[in-house]
Amino acid sequence: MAKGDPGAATRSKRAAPRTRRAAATGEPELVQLLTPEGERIETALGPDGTEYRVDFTDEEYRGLYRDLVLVRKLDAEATALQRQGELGLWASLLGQEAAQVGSGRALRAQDMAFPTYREHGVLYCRGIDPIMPLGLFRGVDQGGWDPNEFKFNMYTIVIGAQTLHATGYAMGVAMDGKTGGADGEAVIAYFGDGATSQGDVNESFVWASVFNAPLVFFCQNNQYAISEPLERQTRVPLYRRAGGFGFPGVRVDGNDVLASYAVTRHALDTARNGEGPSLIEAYTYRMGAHTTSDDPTRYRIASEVEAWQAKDPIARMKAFLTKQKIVDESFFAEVDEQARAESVHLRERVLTMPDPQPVSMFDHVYPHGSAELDEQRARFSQYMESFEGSAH
Ligand SMILES: Cc1ncc(C[n+]2csc(CCOP(=O)(O)OP(=O)(O)O)c2C)c(N)n1
Ligand SMILES: [Mg+2]
Repeated sequence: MAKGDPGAATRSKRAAPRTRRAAATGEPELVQLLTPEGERIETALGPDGTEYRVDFTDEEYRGLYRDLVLVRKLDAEATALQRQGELGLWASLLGQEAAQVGSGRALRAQDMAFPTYREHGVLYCRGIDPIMPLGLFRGVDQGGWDPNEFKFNMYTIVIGAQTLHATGYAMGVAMDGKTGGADGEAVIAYFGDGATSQGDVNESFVWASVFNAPLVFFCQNNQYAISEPLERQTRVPLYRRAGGFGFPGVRVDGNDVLASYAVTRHALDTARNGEGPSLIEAYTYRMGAHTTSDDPTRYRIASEVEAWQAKDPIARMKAFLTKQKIVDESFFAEVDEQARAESVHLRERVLTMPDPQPVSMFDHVYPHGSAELDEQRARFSQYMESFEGSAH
């Protein structure tokens, strides 16, 4: 590999007493800083010897817990709204909160994110009003947020396509000279385990590698692509694919918000320093259905879901906060109350979202319009006017 060793800056020759080598965590080669029982691991070593750790204040630990609970509650409210006919569809993130909050909070203000359709937790961390994706899934707008303002691109339903967009964007960042220092820009592309079988994702790996793009590929391996299990996508752990493309890969416990943060922050800083792309495989589990139009009982057994419930990302953070006495008794009730109030507010606002005027679909095709589009709009308006006064 032509570029420098991204682990060098944080590597130490002797491991600290409470350092855990990734391969010894029970899961193969998994970077973990918080066990399912809520025990803290001081440092964890990645497969290339990179040392991962976090150093949060108590206030920051509490903040991460709050994020996890809020994101889960808002997601549950969206699922309920779909069940009541208020959304056309919803893709729940249930079980993936830590991977999303950990990586989302690791982003610096200048970093750009390219999501799939499930990154509601990252969207929340970017400071976007959580109602925005509900407009998309209600079918009343295209999502609504400004990608440039929030540094969070629009949701992408076409599997893997956003990795190409992210690669092109990241190459542009490098060409603009915005990498090479601590205040440089980095880009993150989210995708799923199923997406790794797409040509787009593999082409992105090639381009990002040979152009040394400042890009973090963040794969949430939730074990399924709708009903297709992971073993139908790969014979090797996904993170190891990176080696064949010429950049580092690491598997992190995606149900551990601290490790997800540490690994993503390191990969982003490597990218912004001009040291090229990396692949993070966040090993997690989709605890709910693929979307509200899916019935997972058709293709997986209940005991598998139960085994993963024991690794719940929120439960382990709660156990940690309690054991370390970082919170007092009232904290959890206060967070639950905030989550309840915000979800009620979300529901109220969704129910009052107005239906769009059909002609508005021409509004955001081009930033400055076009003569052809103007003609299409005029013809469509005429067509709609032909119904005026009729019962239709
Ligand atoms: C190019 C393309 N092919 C097929 C689909 C249909 N489809 C929607 S979601 C999905 C599975 C994606 O699985 P994964 O990448 O693991 O992401 P997850 O939904 O599990 O987060 C498929 C095949 C699509 N949206 N786009
Ligand atoms: Mg998946």
